[in-house]
Amino acid sequence: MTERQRSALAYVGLGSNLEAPRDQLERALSALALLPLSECVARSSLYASAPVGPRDQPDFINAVAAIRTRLSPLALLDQLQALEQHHRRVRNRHWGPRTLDLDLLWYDGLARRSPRLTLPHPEMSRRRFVLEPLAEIAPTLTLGGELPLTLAGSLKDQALTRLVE
Ligand code: ROI
Repeated sequence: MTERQRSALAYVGLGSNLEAPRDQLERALSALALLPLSECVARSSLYASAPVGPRDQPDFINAVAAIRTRLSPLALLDQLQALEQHHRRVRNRHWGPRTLDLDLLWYDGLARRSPRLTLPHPEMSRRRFVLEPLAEIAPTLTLGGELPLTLAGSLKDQALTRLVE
C-alpha cells in the first residue's frame, strides 16, 4: 500500500438502487470511517434521485463523504473497490442498477487521467446527485472555477430530493 507522508482530502460519491439502498449507504458510510490510514471527516445527507442514464431502473439513494487520508489515490481506489465487492456489488450492465457504487470524485485537487482513474471524476460536474450533496459538505470547493451549487443550478431537470433523517 502506497503511504504518503502528508494527508490528502478526498471526496467519495456513494450510490445504490438495489437491495435496501438506504441501508447500503449507511453501511458503506460506516465502513468508510474504518478505512486504513484514513478518517471520514464529513458526510452529506442522503438524497433520493431519479436515474441518470437508462431510466428503466429504480431511483437511487446518493450521498458524498469527505475522507482525510494518507492513502495514495490508487490505494484509496483499491479500498473503495474492495468495499464495493464486500457489499456484493451487483452490476450487470453498463450504467445499470447496482447495490453499491463508490466513486472517487476528487483527491486533493489533483488532475490526472489514466485508464484506471481520472481525477476529478469526469462526470461529477454534470450530475446533480453528486453536486448537491457535495455542496453540503464542501460549499466553497471549485470545479473548473465553479462552485458545486452553481453547477447544480443548471441541472434542475435531474430530479433530486434531500431525505430528512
Ligand atoms: N443516477 C443516479 N441518480 N444516481 C447514481 O448514483 C447513478 N449512478 C450511475 C448511473 C447509472 C450513471 N446513474 C445514476 O452509475
